Amino acid sequence: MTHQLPPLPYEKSALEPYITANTLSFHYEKHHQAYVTNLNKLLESHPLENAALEEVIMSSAGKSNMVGIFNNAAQVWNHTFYWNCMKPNGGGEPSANLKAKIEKAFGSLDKFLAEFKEAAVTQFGSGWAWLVKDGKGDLKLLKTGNADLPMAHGMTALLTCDVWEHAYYLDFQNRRPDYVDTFLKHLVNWDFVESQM
Ligand code: MN3
Repeated sequence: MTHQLPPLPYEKSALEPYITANTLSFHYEKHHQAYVTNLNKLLESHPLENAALEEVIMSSAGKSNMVGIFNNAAQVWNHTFYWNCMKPNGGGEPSANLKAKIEKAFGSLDKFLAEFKEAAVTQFGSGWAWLVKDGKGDLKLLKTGNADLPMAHGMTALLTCDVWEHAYYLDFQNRRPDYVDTFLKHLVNWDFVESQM
């Protein structure tokens, strides 16, 4: 199987003015594409050459001789998931059902938003902030470095924000907190988050 760059779920200008078409062009066509291209090269004549993406990720996680394969495979998955976590005119409030689950886990929607932002801002260096469902079905926050992702830790991803500088530098420069605020207020696709539960 050759891994493919999945289509973006919206036009490259659809998230303006919050995330510009310029950022999405570089992020999707250069960064995401590079992970796909590198993964396909690394899997040429490899035993996992015909495996599905999630199998490649789970088979390479934590293996010191498969770091390159894991990093590229996980980044392919992470970016596809991240695109789906956003939509034009996103943000606002989740459905009553999802809101109740968030309130049960975090006390209130505002507390959840503040804690998610804190996780995203305090992830040192490159990585990802996540809302996840753990093995017991409880909602939790997680931050991961570089390409690392919830499935490698037995958790289900529900929402992610890419906090690698390439995700925000052209639009926000060093202001990661402003990018995360904008992501939460204007871009989150709560219907997608709910669909992952
Ligand atoms: Mn990225």
